[in-house]
Amino acid sequence: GLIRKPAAFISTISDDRGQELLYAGMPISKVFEEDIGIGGVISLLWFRRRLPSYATKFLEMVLMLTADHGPAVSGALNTIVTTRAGKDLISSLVSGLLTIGTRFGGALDGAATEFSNAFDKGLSPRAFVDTMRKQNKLIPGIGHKVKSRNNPDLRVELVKQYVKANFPSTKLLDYALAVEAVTSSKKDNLILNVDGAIAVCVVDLLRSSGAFTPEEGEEYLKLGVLNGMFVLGRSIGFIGHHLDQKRLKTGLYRHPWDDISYEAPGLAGQ
Ligand code: Q5B
Repeated sequence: GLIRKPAAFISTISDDRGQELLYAGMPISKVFEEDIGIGGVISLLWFRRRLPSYATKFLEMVLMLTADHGPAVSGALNTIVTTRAGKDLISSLVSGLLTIGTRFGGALDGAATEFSNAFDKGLSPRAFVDTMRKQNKLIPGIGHKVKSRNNPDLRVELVKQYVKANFPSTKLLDYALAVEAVTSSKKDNLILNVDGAIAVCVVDLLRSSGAFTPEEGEEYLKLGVLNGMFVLGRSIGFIGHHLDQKRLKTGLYRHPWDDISYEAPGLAGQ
């Protein structure tokens, strides 16, 4: 009989072999007929399932809120400098993306892990803050360079409002807000930041939407889906900054000498 060649790899999210492209089994024509939006497409290609519309709207909200935060942040600056050095769109985008990490924009995975571990262990918000301090660890998702209690981040307010009005449970968000009350009473800028707010809300979504078993929810967190959201959202802004610099025909960037403190040692003996 027929001997099947062993497959070189397995793929479980999409299929282009038939007449119609399938996203997690859903024909592309249906994606449009049912108007599932980019949130629906993410739910199919990242989570391999349909999510309720309040959840897909939330995913879209995350992309919209994280799309840009001005030219001064690490990633946009890198993109701008790279563009002005004459590089192409992909190189400029990638140079911006490579700054996303534990301090800038990539604190979501860590925030989800630390907040949910502390919550699941039953640690009080203060005990969690103290434990992190004893371990000499910054709490991912807490702190901002320019936003503070007196200058709140409206993006975080929008996330809180939406989630409070639409999610079946906001247990982890409530816990994170109680942690924020402890940290921000010590220092004004130690607020729940945009990374932290999105992260705890996605954990609430994974745990309470009914679309995931607890094991599936945990697995998606471990796979890095949360930082993926910031990366996808902020790519919109980085591409915008690249196009903006090209349109403005800006030349090579060179940082001004007077903005650098030159502290190298002089020649030996001088
Ligand atoms: N302290 C964000 O630092 C920042 C503490 C803390 C306990 C903390 C810092 C941090 C965790 C990582 C995180 C995401 C680097 C930020 C983002 C997207 C963005 C960006 C934009 C966008 C700010 C001063 C004192 C020290 C520290 C203590 C600071 N953070 N203690 N837990 N988390 N957070 N990143 O102001 O006693 O004086 O030595 O790493 O969540 O990236 O718009 O810019 O959309 O693009 O430079 O919003 O918080 O403060 O590091 O000098 O610390 O506060 O121990 O205490 P700063 P530092 P002490 S959102």
